[in-house]
Amino acid sequence: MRIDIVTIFPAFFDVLDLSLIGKARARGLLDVNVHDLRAWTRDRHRTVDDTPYGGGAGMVMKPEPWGEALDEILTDETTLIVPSPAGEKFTQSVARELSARPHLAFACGRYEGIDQRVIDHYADRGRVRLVSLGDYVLNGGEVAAMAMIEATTRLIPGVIGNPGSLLEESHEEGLLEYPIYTKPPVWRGHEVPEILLSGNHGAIAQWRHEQSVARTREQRPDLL
Ligand code: 6GU
Repeated sequence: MRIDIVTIFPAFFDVLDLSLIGKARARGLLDVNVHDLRAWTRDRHRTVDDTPYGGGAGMVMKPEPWGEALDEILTDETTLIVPSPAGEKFTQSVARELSARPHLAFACGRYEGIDQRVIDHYADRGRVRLVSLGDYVLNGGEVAAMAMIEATTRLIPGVIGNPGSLLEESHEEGLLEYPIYTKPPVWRGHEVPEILLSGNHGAIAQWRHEQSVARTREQRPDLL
């Protein structure tokens, strides 16, 4: 998979060299390219924002640099993702869909957002998705893009060493994950649930499922 990221803060994405994503890049499974939006400005001050038509607080990202950047980066194969608190909610199912795409481009806005005409222009030309992490506001799209990239790329075959670990985790079955334990059997007086030491795999699977349901009812009744 190829990923292009356009941002005025390329350094946010330095951490993509680390961990599983860094390994996947080194192994050729992922080709990640981070671009500075200001490279596509033409004025001496490399201006990317201006005041909003109609008035109001804050600044809006100008359309021209975005147009020049995206014209250069997008192909017929690209899904353009615009992180925005006004978008559809990013879920495990969106991550699954994105993980099957050959090319993702992230347009990371700052300030109050990007001039709507940029989104409309590329929506006319194929796949554009406005995507939100949830119902709260971040200062820009960078942290959201990072979360979406991590959730998406770990689903690409070969990126995670043990694919079995993908199946049992939270949200894959519509439930939260059950609690997990490792050694020692007693820590500060807290014991590991006895059933996990029983060796009875059928009973353990049933206990884990019950724990998942109970936890989901407690923490996220909206999922049931
Ligand atoms: Cl995708 N962007 C911003 N700026 N804030 C958010 C978000 C995205 N998702 C949740 N809050």
